[in-house]
Amino acid sequence: MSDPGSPPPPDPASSSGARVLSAMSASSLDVARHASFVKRSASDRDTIEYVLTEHLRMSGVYWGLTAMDLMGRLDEMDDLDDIIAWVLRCEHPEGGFGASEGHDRHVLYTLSAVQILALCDEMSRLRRDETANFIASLQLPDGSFQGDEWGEVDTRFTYCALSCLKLIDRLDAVDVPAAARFVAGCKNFDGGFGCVPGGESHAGQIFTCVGALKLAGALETTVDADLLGWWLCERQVKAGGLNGRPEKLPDVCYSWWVLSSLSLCDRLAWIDQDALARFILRCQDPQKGGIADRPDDEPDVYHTFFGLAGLSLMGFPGLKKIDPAYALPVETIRRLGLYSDEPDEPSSSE
Ligand code: GRG
Ligand code: ZN
Repeated sequence: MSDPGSPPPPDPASSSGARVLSAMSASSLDVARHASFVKRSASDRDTIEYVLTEHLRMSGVYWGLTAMDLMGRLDEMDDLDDIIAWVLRCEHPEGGFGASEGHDRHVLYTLSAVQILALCDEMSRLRRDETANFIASLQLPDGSFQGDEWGEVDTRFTYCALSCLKLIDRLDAVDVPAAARFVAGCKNFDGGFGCVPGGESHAGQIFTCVGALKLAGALETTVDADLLGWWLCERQVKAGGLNGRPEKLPDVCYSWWVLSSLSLCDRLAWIDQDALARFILRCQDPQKGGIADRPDDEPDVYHTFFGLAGLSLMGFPGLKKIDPAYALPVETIRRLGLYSDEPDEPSSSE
């Protein structure tokens, strides 16, 4: 274990990661095959994978459509009108969305639904007041958020709530300083964050906490960027991929959870981007298309999206840029008038 007290100086080779990556051929990313894979995953409805993912369908649609857009191929989805109509059928009469038609509403699928509407420039179809009211109903007196009416609390739900409210310009509906204080209470001695106070640091939860703090305007006052940056860059293993916590296997999806957090902390240059890009490229399925969690595993839409999202954060040629806080293309975020690359707004957490 390295000394966390002395973070690595930016390595000139990796701090110019974009330069190294631009030398990497765009053709090493099989965009055409990945687009076919995503389209097939959406249209082949009699597969076991399709049936088994009904409980998270809304997020699956968000991953697939955003992957297509990052590759510049959203226009190949010829049933976008049907998809938007389906999203709206998943809306609860009192606001909030479920993962599929007739499912209970949940903050996670509400965020995915709003992200889909934002990506497809269909925000005018959203009932903003009802959406904001649903999210506000989930905040508890300690600032935390439950995911639905049944009560589980997790920093994932804080992120979903704040991201959703920012996208619909209704952050005023909740107590933002209290939300930021709850997240700050989930910070650990190692600089990372867990799902509740005292919970183990995990890269996925770190994204939700760093993202939530960024959206709350409390990132710089809460996070020790050197300590957290050190923990995050230690997630890179010899094979070039990233794991989610010490002693675990690398997995393509951490290319997003870790890199987005490093990016928000302005420490993206602390990992070897060239090695990570090569790891992600090795996880492509050369026959079916799509990206798997690890080389030679089965591809799926989740790892395809998060692999592309990681490559996008590193400036991989041929991909649109993704926003590290909103997990949506930068051009979508700009269209909404939101800019997460700006410094914190004056301490809304105080
Ligand atoms: C809009 C991008 C976006 C996110 C919405 C749901 C959510 C907010 C964030 C999820 C963050 C999270 C907890 C990600 C981790 C997912 C994951 C790979 C979990 C696996 O955990 P383990 O313990 O795996 O099974 P390890 O890799 O630790 O062995
Ligand atoms: Zn994974």
